[in-house]
Amino acid sequence: MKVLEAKFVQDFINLCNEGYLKGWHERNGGNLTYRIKDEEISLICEEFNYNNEFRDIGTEVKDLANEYFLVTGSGKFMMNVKRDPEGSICIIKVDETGTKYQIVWGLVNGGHPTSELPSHLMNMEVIKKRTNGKYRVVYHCHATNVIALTFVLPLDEKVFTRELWQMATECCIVFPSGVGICKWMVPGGREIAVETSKLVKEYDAVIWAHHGLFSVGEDFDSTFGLADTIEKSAEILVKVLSITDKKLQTITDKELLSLEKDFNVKLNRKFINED
Ligand code: 2HA
Ligand code: ZN
Repeated sequence: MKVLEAKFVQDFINLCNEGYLKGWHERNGGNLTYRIKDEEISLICEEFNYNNEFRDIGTEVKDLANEYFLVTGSGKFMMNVKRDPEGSICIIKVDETGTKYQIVWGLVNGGHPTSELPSHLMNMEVIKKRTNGKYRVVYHCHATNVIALTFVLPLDEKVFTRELWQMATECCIVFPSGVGICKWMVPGGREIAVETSKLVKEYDAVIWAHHGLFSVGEDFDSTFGLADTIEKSAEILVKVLSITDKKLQTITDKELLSLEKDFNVKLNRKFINED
Protein backbone atom coordinates (compact mmCIF):
# COMPACT_ATOMS: atom_id res chain seq x y z
CA MET A 1 0.00 0.00 0.00
CA LYS A 2 1.15 3.56 -0.72
CA VAL A 3 1.91 5.60 2.41
CA LEU A 4 -0.64 8.22 1.40
CA GLU A 5 -3.38 5.59 1.10
CA ALA A 6 -3.06 4.42 4.70
CA LYS A 7 -5.95 5.44 6.96
CA PHE A 8 -3.74 6.83 9.72
CA VAL A 9 -1.96 9.05 7.19
CA GLN A 10 -5.30 10.33 5.85
CA ASP A 11 -6.50 10.96 9.42
CA PHE A 12 -3.25 12.82 10.21
CA ILE A 13 -3.65 15.01 7.11
CA ASN A 14 -7.27 15.66 8.01
CA LEU A 15 -6.37 16.85 11.51
CA CYS A 16 -3.77 19.28 10.10
CA ASN A 17 -6.36 20.69 7.74
CA GLU A 18 -9.11 20.98 10.36
CA GLY A 19 -6.71 22.76 12.72
CA TYR A 20 -5.73 25.15 9.95
CA LEU A 21 -9.40 25.88 9.19
CA LYS A 22 -9.94 26.65 12.89
CA GLY A 23 -7.33 29.42 12.64
CA TRP A 24 -4.88 27.71 14.98
CA HIS A 25 -2.00 27.33 12.51
CA GLU A 26 -0.91 30.65 11.06
CA ARG A 27 2.18 30.33 8.88
CA ASN A 28 4.27 27.41 10.26
CA GLY A 29 2.56 27.45 13.67
CA GLY A 30 1.77 24.17 15.37
CA ASN A 31 2.85 20.57 14.87
CA LEU A 32 1.58 17.00 15.10
CA THR A 33 3.14 13.61 15.86
CA TYR A 34 1.66 10.11 15.66
CA ARG A 35 3.34 6.93 16.99
CA ILE A 36 2.70 4.41 14.23
CA LYS A 37 1.48 0.89 15.04
CA ASP A 38 3.57 -2.13 13.93
CA GLU A 39 0.75 -3.43 11.74
CA GLU A 40 0.46 -0.03 10.03
CA ILE A 41 4.20 -0.01 9.32
CA SER A 42 4.04 -3.43 7.69
CA LEU A 43 1.34 -2.15 5.29
CA ILE A 44 3.41 0.77 3.97
CA CYS A 45 7.12 0.01 4.56
CA GLU A 46 7.85 -0.88 0.93
CA GLU A 47 8.09 2.83 0.18
CA PHE A 48 10.62 3.52 2.96
CA ASN A 49 14.15 4.68 2.21
CA TYR A 50 16.82 3.85 4.78
CA ASN A 51 19.65 5.80 3.12
CA ASN A 52 19.12 9.15 4.85
CA GLU A 53 21.53 10.32 7.55
CA PHE A 54 20.83 9.89 11.26
CA ARG A 55 20.37 13.17 13.12
CA ASP A 56 20.27 14.00 16.84
CA ILE A 57 16.82 14.26 18.42
CA GLY A 58 18.21 16.69 21.01
CA THR A 59 17.16 14.48 23.90
CA GLU A 60 17.02 10.79 24.81
CA VAL A 61 13.85 8.71 24.43
CA LYS A 62 14.98 5.15 25.22
CA ASP A 63 11.43 3.78 25.46
CA LEU A 64 10.77 4.85 21.87
CA ALA A 65 13.84 3.11 20.42
CA ASN A 66 13.22 1.58 16.96
CA GLU A 67 9.71 3.05 16.72
CA TYR A 68 8.28 4.96 13.75
CA PHE A 69 6.50 8.34 13.88
CA LEU A 70 4.54 10.40 11.40
CA VAL A 71 5.41 14.07 12.04
CA THR A 72 4.87 17.50 10.50
CA GLY A 73 7.94 19.20 9.04
CA SER A 74 9.79 22.08 10.68
CA GLY A 75 8.93 25.38 9.01
CA LYS A 76 6.19 23.69 6.94
CA PHE A 77 2.70 25.15 6.89
CA MET A 78 -0.33 23.18 8.17
CA MET A 79 -2.19 25.02 5.40
CA ASN A 80 -0.23 22.97 2.82
CA VAL A 81 -0.36 19.50 4.36
CA LYS A 82 -3.51 18.44 2.47
CA ARG A 83 -2.33 19.87 -0.85
CA ASP A 84 1.28 18.69 -0.58
CA PRO A 85 1.62 15.97 2.08
CA GLU A 86 4.89 14.53 0.75
CA GLY A 87 6.53 17.96 0.95
CA SER A 88 5.09 18.88 4.35
CA ILE A 89 5.23 15.78 6.58
CA CYS A 90 7.55 12.81 7.10
CA ILE A 91 7.92 9.42 8.72
CA ILE A 92 10.93 9.06 10.99
CA LYS A 93 12.46 6.05 12.69
CA VAL A 94 14.12 6.48 16.09
CA ASP A 95 17.40 4.54 16.34
CA GLU A 96 18.16 1.80 18.85
CA THR A 97 19.75 4.27 21.33
CA GLY A 98 16.73 6.59 21.42
CA THR A 99 18.94 9.62 20.69
CA LYS A 100 18.85 9.85 16.87
CA TYR A 101 16.30 9.62 14.10
CA GLN A 102 16.27 8.98 10.37
CA ILE A 103 13.70 10.24 7.85
CA VAL A 104 12.42 7.20 5.93
CA TRP A 105 9.59 8.83 3.96
CA GLY A 106 8.37 12.32 3.02
CA LEU A 107 9.79 15.87 3.08
CA VAL A 108 10.69 15.27 -0.56
CA ASN A 109 11.99 18.82 -0.99
CA GLY A 110 14.24 18.54 2.05
CA GLY A 111 13.78 19.65 5.63
CA HIS A 112 13.56 18.33 9.16
CA PRO A 113 10.79 17.07 11.41
CA THR A 114 9.00 19.64 13.62
CA SER A 115 11.13 22.04 15.67
CA GLU A 116 9.18 20.70 18.66
CA LEU A 117 10.49 17.14 18.09
CA PRO A 118 12.21 16.95 21.52
CA SER A 119 8.92 17.98 23.18
CA HIS A 120 6.83 15.66 21.07
CA LEU A 121 9.01 12.61 21.62
CA MET A 122 9.68 13.19 25.33
CA ASN A 123 5.96 13.60 25.89
CA MET A 124 5.22 10.60 23.70
CA GLU A 125 7.50 8.54 25.93
CA VAL A 126 5.65 9.71 29.06
CA ILE A 127 2.16 9.05 27.69
CA LYS A 128 3.14 5.68 26.23
CA LYS A 129 4.22 4.60 29.71
CA ARG A 130 1.30 6.29 31.51
CA THR A 131 -1.33 4.61 29.31
CA ASN A 132 0.38 1.25 28.68
CA GLY A 133 0.86 2.15 25.03
CA LYS A 134 -2.70 3.35 24.38
CA TYR A 135 -1.92 7.02 23.67
CA ARG A 136 -0.28 7.73 20.31
CA VAL A 137 -0.93 11.36 19.38
CA VAL A 138 0.81 14.60 20.41
CA TYR A 139 -0.61 17.86 19.00
CA HIS A 140 0.41 21.47 19.42
CA CYS A 141 -1.71 24.38 18.17
CA HIS A 142 -1.90 28.15 18.58
CA ALA A 143 -5.48 28.23 19.90
CA THR A 144 -6.36 31.93 19.91
CA ASN A 145 -8.59 32.28 22.96
CA VAL A 146 -6.44 30.01 25.12
CA ILE A 147 -3.46 32.26 24.34
CA ALA A 148 -5.51 35.39 25.08
CA LEU A 149 -6.43 34.08 28.55
CA THR A 150 -2.76 33.61 29.46
CA PHE A 151 -2.49 37.41 29.59
CA VAL A 152 -5.37 37.98 31.98
CA LEU A 153 -5.67 34.95 34.26
CA PRO A 154 -2.96 34.04 36.77
CA LEU A 155 -0.75 31.27 35.34
CA ASP A 156 -2.13 28.81 37.84
CA GLU A 157 -3.49 25.39 36.92
CA LYS A 158 -6.28 25.58 39.50
CA VAL A 159 -7.53 28.94 38.25
CA PHE A 160 -7.41 27.87 34.59
CA THR A 161 -8.95 24.44 35.16
CA ARG A 162 -11.83 25.76 37.25
CA GLU A 163 -12.62 28.59 34.83
CA LEU A 164 -12.54 26.22 31.84
CA TRP A 165 -14.63 23.56 33.58
CA GLN A 166 -17.27 26.13 34.52
CA MET A 167 -17.64 27.60 31.02
CA ALA A 168 -19.28 24.55 29.45
CA THR A 169 -20.80 21.50 31.08
CA GLU A 170 -18.97 18.88 29.06
CA CYS A 171 -15.52 20.28 29.89
CA CYS A 172 -15.05 18.39 33.12
CA ILE A 173 -16.17 15.23 31.34
CA VAL A 174 -13.68 15.76 28.48
CA PHE A 175 -10.73 16.73 30.71
CA PRO A 176 -11.49 15.53 34.26
CA SER A 177 -7.80 15.72 35.23
CA GLY A 178 -7.72 19.44 34.39
CA VAL A 179 -5.05 21.36 32.49
CA GLY A 180 -1.40 22.02 33.29
CA ILE A 181 0.26 25.39 32.75
CA CYS A 182 3.75 26.02 31.51
CA LYS A 183 5.16 29.52 31.99
CA TRP A 184 6.58 31.27 28.94
CA MET A 185 9.62 29.44 27.58
CA VAL A 186 11.70 29.37 24.43
CA PRO A 187 9.87 27.07 21.96
CA GLY A 188 11.53 24.03 20.47
CA GLY A 189 14.14 23.35 23.13
CA ARG A 190 14.77 20.70 25.73
CA GLU A 191 13.68 22.94 28.63
CA ILE A 192 10.07 23.32 27.43
CA ALA A 193 10.07 19.61 26.58
CA VAL A 194 11.14 18.64 30.10
CA GLU A 195 8.65 21.01 31.75
CA THR A 196 5.75 19.84 29.56
CA SER A 197 6.56 16.18 30.04
CA LYS A 198 6.39 16.62 33.84
CA LEU A 199 2.87 18.02 33.42
CA VAL A 200 1.79 15.35 30.93
CA LYS A 201 2.32 12.74 33.66
CA GLU A 202 -0.91 14.14 35.10
CA TYR A 203 -2.74 16.07 32.36
CA ASP A 204 -3.81 15.42 28.76
CA ALA A 205 -3.55 19.13 28.00
CA VAL A 206 -0.93 21.73 28.83
CA ILE A 207 -1.25 25.45 28.12
CA TRP A 208 1.96 27.13 26.99
CA ALA A 209 1.68 30.74 28.23
CA HIS A 210 1.53 33.36 25.45
CA HIS A 211 2.11 30.59 22.91
CA GLY A 212 -0.54 27.89 22.60
CA LEU A 213 -1.90 24.54 23.62
CA PHE A 214 -0.38 21.07 23.78
CA SER A 215 -2.72 18.06 23.82
CA VAL A 216 -2.21 14.30 23.84
CA GLY A 217 -4.50 11.34 23.30
CA GLU A 218 -5.30 7.88 22.07
CA ASP A 219 -6.25 8.84 18.52
CA PHE A 220 -6.60 11.85 16.23
CA ASP A 221 -10.25 12.54 17.06
CA SER A 222 -9.87 12.53 20.82
CA THR A 223 -6.68 14.62 20.74
CA PHE A 224 -8.16 17.21 18.38
CA GLY A 225 -11.49 17.10 20.22
CA LEU A 226 -9.71 17.89 23.48
CA ALA A 227 -8.00 20.96 22.00
CA ASP A 228 -11.29 22.00 20.38
CA THR A 229 -13.23 21.68 23.67
CA ILE A 230 -10.62 23.66 25.63
CA GLU A 231 -10.48 26.40 22.98
CA LYS A 232 -14.29 26.61 22.84
CA SER A 233 -14.44 26.99 26.60
CA ALA A 234 -11.69 29.63 26.48
CA GLU A 235 -13.69 31.48 23.81
CA ILE A 236 -16.76 31.54 26.07
CA LEU A 237 -14.64 32.87 28.94
CA VAL A 238 -13.14 35.58 26.71
CA LYS A 239 -16.70 36.62 25.78
CA VAL A 240 -17.85 36.60 29.41
CA LEU A 241 -14.84 38.66 30.52
CA SER A 242 -15.48 41.07 27.64
CA ILE A 243 -19.05 41.64 28.83
CA THR A 244 -18.48 41.88 32.57
CA ASP A 245 -15.92 41.42 35.31
CA LYS A 246 -18.55 39.86 37.55
CA LYS A 247 -20.38 36.62 36.72
CA LEU A 248 -23.91 36.46 38.12
CA GLN A 249 -23.83 32.67 38.38
CA THR A 250 -21.75 29.68 37.35
CA ILE A 251 -21.71 25.88 37.69
CA THR A 252 -21.01 25.21 41.37
CA ASP A 253 -18.49 22.65 42.62
CA LYS A 254 -21.35 20.52 43.92
CA GLU A 255 -22.92 20.53 40.46
CA LEU A 256 -19.60 19.67 38.81
CA LEU A 257 -19.19 16.72 41.17
CA SER A 258 -22.74 15.55 40.44
CA LEU A 259 -21.67 14.78 36.85
CA GLU A 260 -19.21 12.12 38.00
CA LYS A 261 -21.65 9.24 38.42
CA ASP A 262 -23.64 9.55 35.18
CA PHE A 263 -20.59 10.24 33.04
CA ASN A 264 -18.27 7.85 34.82
CA VAL A 265 -15.47 10.36 35.40
CA LYS A 266 -13.43 11.34 38.44
CA LEU A 267 -12.63 15.03 38.72
CA ASN A 268 -9.16 15.95 39.92
CA ARG A 269 -9.81 16.85 43.57
CA LYS A 270 -6.96 19.40 43.48
CA PHE A 271 -9.31 21.67 41.57
CA ILE A 272 -12.48 21.24 43.63
CA ASN A 273 -13.27 23.34 46.70
CA GLU A 274 -15.16 20.82 48.79
CA ASP A 275 -17.15 22.05 51.76
O1 2HA B 1 6.13 25.07 14.55
O2 2HA B 1 4.48 26.26 16.72
O3 2HA B 1 6.07 25.95 18.80
C1 2HA B 1 6.16 26.31 15.12
C2 2HA B 1 5.66 26.23 16.50
C3 2HA B 1 6.65 26.10 17.57
ZN1 ZN C 1 3.95 26.86 18.66
